[in-house]
Amino acid sequence: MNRLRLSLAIIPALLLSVGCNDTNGTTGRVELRDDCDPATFNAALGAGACQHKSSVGVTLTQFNSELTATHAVAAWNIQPVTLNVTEGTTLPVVNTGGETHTYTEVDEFGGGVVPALNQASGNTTVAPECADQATVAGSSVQSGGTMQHTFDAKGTEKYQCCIHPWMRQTVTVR
Ligand SMILES: [Cu+2]
Repeated sequence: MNRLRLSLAIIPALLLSVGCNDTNGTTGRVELRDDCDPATFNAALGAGACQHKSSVGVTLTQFNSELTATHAVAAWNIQPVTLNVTEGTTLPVVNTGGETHTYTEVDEFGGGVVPALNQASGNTTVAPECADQATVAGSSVQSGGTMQHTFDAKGTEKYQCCIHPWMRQTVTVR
């Protein structure tokens, strides 16, 4: 009896917590996105660097010129850019891009593991979390992959990709 009453009480609580999450337009998940062109990326970076099937996308030349001009490449981003969740919420982090990305919590946004991308994006101070190999490995998501992430501390949290340091998200956990 107690168990039944408990499970009946949990269901509305779960519905309420999902309903209250403001994910700013996405449906309860975080997406790591890019638009890499496999032909040019794989030719320069190695087979499998960009796992998109379509040959349409941002070529490596376009990527480099946009990065040089704006210190970012818009199609490489974390969605939503800002996120509001309740403490204890677990969301899937889905890599819908063709490249590997990381979803790494940092105290302050900073550079990552690729010096050339840090330089070109103006992030010459490396985030300490991105300098830690175990942290980077533990927060990496391959193309097509999903990682579950629990927001377990109240406050404002910053997340970034340690490969493409302009890929950033600010999360308010309440
Ligand atoms: Cu990335």
